Amino acid sequence: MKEVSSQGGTHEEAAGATPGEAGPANSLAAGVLRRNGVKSWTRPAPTLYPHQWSWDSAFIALGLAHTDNQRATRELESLFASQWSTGKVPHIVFNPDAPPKSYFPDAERWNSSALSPDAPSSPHTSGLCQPPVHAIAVRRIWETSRRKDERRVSRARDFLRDNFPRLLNWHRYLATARDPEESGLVTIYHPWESGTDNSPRWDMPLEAVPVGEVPSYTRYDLQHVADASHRPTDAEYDRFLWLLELLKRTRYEEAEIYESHPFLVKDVLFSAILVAANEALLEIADAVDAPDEDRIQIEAWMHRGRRGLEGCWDPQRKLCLDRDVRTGEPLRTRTIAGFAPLIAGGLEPDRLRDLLATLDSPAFAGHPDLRWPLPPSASPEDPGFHSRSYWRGPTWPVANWLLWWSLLRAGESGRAARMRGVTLDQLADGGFAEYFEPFTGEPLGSREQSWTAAVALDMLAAETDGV
Ligand code: 2M8
Repeated sequence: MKEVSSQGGTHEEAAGATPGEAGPANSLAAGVLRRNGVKSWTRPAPTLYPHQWSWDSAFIALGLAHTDNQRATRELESLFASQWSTGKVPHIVFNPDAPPKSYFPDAERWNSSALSPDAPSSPHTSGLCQPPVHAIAVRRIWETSRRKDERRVSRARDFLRDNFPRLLNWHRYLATARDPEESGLVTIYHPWESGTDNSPRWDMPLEAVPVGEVPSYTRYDLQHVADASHRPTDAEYDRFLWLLELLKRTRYEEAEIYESHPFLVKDVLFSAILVAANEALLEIADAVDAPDEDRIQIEAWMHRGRRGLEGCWDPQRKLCLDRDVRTGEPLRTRTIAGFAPLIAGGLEPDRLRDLLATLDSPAFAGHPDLRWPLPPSASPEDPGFHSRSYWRGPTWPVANWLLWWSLLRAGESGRAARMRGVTLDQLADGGFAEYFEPFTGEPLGSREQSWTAAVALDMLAAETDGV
């Protein structure tokens, strides 16, 4: 493959893996993770995201598993050290050493340790969570360590033993507090929990939320990107912050949130990642000789999750749809989240065929004007599509990774190889950006995004392993 380079941008995050820098692609990717490293964990990006983010850390550990297994384990351990007593893994763990006024909402605004007895007192965390990629990363650490000497295998086994109960608690929290209906689908309280923050997926349920008085605030994110159009709008931010105020009023108390919160949505992508993570957790359970009752429980969650997703299938769009808990209505949008059943796995041949047809269609990777044949985060055919705005259309390497990995698990090795090849070509052309304009290939957002480098490392390792 070509050397991965980075186009010069106009803002401070354009520095880093420059075209002049020598070395193969994986040393450039490893360099991004090294530069973004802070003590035992890694910032998602040098200035835009100065704290530890939950699912970013999981992807980062997945990439680090190929270059520095110990650092990969420390990445997850430092995140899980802030797990709430409910089992929730917070979506942000605040870095006390981050420069002042570098990210908003900050620890003070969340105020979680003062409001909730379930939150850790230090370091401070947000009160939300993000998709549970963690067990998938732990399994990767296990897989990569097994090719090493006996000492490393036993160190990895200890890591698995220590972390199995934490992962199990995390998944149990999601299967219970976030799914009191036992539907197999996870309820999110805020678009930030989905990780696809301002996706058109959330337009309808957000419109139904009357925005009240939000205490005044200043956004710092806009100073770290070349153009404000790359980020959510001010109106979207007001809604995000209003939802946060409402969550604070409940003191982050799950039952009360479920009673009163105006944004409660069954997120199919989150739910599918939980199914795939349960599949990984089952293998971890085997490696640590976990009790049978744990294994039975994990399998039951997996089956329930797949059934729940099947119930969200939209035969007309040939995609899976999120559901608004408050209205019971499906959210009729066309986004990459619709491929959730592919990520959950265990598909009947007909369902797999339909999903692949949608993926290849002009609504996604088959659109004739794409710079690279990769699925945009929202379909260009969706009324909410925007080619430059965050999760509303740009191509995200981390989403490509999820689909690539799912294609492999589905036995679609030819397609997986093509998606991997094109993703790596895109990075070779545009660097380790956070996301890309789908028609021009222009790198957008942060230019040294850790999870982009991490998924590149995992894909590059697959080349060595002959995938
Ligand atoms: C983005 O989300 C944060 C809020 O959590 C933001 O926009 O400020 C999303 O892309 C999210 O998925 C990601 O985890 C985070 C850090 O990369 O940035």
